[in-house]
Amino acid sequence: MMKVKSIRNRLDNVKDINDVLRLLKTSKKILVITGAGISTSLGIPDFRSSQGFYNQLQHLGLSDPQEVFDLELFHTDPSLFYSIAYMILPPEKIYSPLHGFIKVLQSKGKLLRNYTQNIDNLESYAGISSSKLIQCHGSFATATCVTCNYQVKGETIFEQIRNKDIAYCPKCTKTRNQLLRDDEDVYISESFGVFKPDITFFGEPLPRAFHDSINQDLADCDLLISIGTSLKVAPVADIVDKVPPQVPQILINKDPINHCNFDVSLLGYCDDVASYLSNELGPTWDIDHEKYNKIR
Ligand code: CNA
Repeated sequence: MMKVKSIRNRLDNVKDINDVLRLLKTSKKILVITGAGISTSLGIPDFRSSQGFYNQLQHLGLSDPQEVFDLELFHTDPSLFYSIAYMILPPEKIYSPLHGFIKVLQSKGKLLRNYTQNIDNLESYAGISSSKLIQCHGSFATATCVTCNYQVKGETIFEQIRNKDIAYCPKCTKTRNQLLRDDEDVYISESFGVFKPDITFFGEPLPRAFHDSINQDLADCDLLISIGTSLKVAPVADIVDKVPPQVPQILINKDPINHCNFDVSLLGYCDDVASYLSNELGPTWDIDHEKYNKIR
């Protein structure tokens, strides 16, 4: 089920679902912003929904649940992050019909770029090319030792994350043992030799790729689609305000986003909305996914 809303009449010729279908057919440089909502159908909770990750953290008694992604706190006590990271660990080698829909845009040569705030790296399994993807908040694809910067593939530490154990860098473990052998009273900080998944914590800059491409993409895009994000985290949330005024803006989301100026809001589960659009647009838009609800 999907509700279509056009709350603010920003552009006279973009008001309803027919306009969305027309724009998808005619646009050539679509900028897609995505968030946690595109992966919830795979069992990964989003942050701010009632069933979301932040509500599931209430038992920790934090003043602000975002603290689990606070860089300073990670350096003081990495065990807090490692006690909850399993909850957002990406399942491997799966993706949602919505990821598949973005792949269709790419195959049709219409995808200018997908700016994802997601850290699950599921876009790669859907076949979205790295040149078309900006992982604005990094991802679990790699992890780096906070002491010596040794980088490993993310999956190397997935087992520790699943077991809620802190993942340590093997190189620094040797150094630590040597230090302790030399002086058993030596001070070694809690985060010495700890791997941190390469996701962007509060207090860290966004990856360079974001800053390298955003201005040009804003100038080039001819349609913006925001999907499965509450648009509450800057600077990604600011993208919608920076798109040139003549560029239509479409929202696909479970809940309305009232602080932004979308021309048309398609409200519902994004996999359903993507299936609906693909069905309406014809066979060349079919999504390569077992859960794609083809009704032709
Ligand atoms: P958010 O603030 O939790 O918002 C999610 C939005 O998605 C909400 O507006 C929901 O209404 C909507 N939503 C949820 N399920 C669906 C669905 N099936 N179909 C359509 N809409 C849906 O999360 P944001 O992404 O806006 O916040 C940015 C954070 C979330 C980033 O820093 C991410 O790293 C972080 N995050 C990522 C993941 C992931 O990688 N899968 C999971 C949880 C959080």
